[in-house]
Amino acid sequence: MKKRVFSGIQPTGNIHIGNYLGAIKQWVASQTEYDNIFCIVDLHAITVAQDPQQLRAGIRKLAGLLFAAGINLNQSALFVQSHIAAHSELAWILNCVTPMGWLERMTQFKEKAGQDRERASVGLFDYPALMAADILLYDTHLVPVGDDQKQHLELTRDVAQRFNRQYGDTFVVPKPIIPKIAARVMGLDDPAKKMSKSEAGKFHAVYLLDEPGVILKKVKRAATDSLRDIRFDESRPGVFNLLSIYQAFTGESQAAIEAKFAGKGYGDLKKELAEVIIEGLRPIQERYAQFAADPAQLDALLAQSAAKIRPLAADVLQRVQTRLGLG
Ligand code: ATP
Ligand code: LTN
Repeated sequence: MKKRVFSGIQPTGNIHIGNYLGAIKQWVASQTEYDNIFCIVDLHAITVAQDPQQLRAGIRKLAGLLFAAGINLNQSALFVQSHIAAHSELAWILNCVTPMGWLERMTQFKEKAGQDRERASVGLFDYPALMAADILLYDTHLVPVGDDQKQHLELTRDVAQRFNRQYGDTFVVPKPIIPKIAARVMGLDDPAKKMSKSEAGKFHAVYLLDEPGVILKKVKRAATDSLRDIRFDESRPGVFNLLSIYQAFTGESQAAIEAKFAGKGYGDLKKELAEVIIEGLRPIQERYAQFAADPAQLDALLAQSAAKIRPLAADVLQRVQTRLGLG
C-alpha cells in the first residue's frame, strides 16, 4: 500500500519560486511513490477578505499552474477545498477539541493579524483547525510543505492525538516532509523575510509566470553583501539564498556550485542564476498557456477529481461522527 500524501496551497496572489521549490516541486517529484491528494484551499483564502472575481480567477490560474508544473490526475487528485463540504464539517468538530491556547501560540496568526488582533477574523485565528481537518480527513501519512508550515503540522498532530485519546483511535497521525534545500526561500529584496505572496515589493519575488527579462532584472537587483567570495554561508543570508535557489533548480551539490563560482563575482552568480530560473520555469510557462486557454476544461478536471475523492472524505467524517455520537 502506498502512503497517502496530502498538501494544500492558497489561490491568492501570485505563485512564486518559494512556493514552487518549497512545495510544488516536491509534490510533482514524488507522485509515483505516493497516493497523492493536492488541494486548492479557497476556504483558507477567505480568512482575509477577497474580491470574489479575483478569487475565482485565482483558483483557475493556480489549477493551470499546478497542472503545468506536472501534477498528473492519473497519479494525484487535485481539487478545490470548498467543493468537498466535509472539510468545513470536520473543521467544526476539530474546533471543539482544540484548546484556544494552542491556536494562540501560532506564529502565522500573530504575523498575519499584526497589531490589530481585535479586527482579525475568527477564521484567521482558526485557520490551523481547518488545515488539520484537510489533512486528517484523508488518513494522511505525509504532508509535504515549506518550513513555515511546521508549526501548523505539529498542531495537527496534537489535535489528532488528543481526539484519539478522548474518543478512541480515529485519526492517522501525519508527519511533515520538509525539503532539505530551499525549504524557506527568502525575499530577494530582503533576505531576512520569507518570500511571500502578500509582499508587494516589485523586486521581492520571482513569480512562476514572470518573463525572462523581468526575472533577470529581479535577480540582478537582489540584495547581497559587501564581501566577495561565493560560498554557502548561512551568516550571509543574501548570497546563501541565491545559492540555495541555484542548488534547488540545478540539483548540483554545494561543493560543485562553489567550485563553479570560485574566483567569480556576484554579477556572474546573478547572471547564471537568472538563466537557471528562466530555463527551469520555461516548460511550466509554455504548458500553462495551453491550460489557460481552456478554463472550462480546467473546471471539469477539478470537478472530476473532487468527485473521485469525495467518498474518502465522507468515510472518515462518518467514522468521526460515530465516535462522537453524532449523525
Ligand atoms: P504567503 O506567502 O502570502 O503567506 P504562502 O505562500 O505561505 O502565503 P501558501 O500558498 O498556502 O501560502 O503556501 C503554499 C506552500 O508554499 C506551503 O507548503 C508553504 O510552506 C510553501 N511556501 C510558501 N512560502 C515559501 C517560501 N518562501 N519558501 C519555501 N516554501 C514556501
Ligand atoms: N496553510 C498552508 C496551506 C494549507 C495546507 C493544508 C498545507 C492548507 N491546508 C493542508 C498542507 C496541508 C500554507 O501553506 N499556508
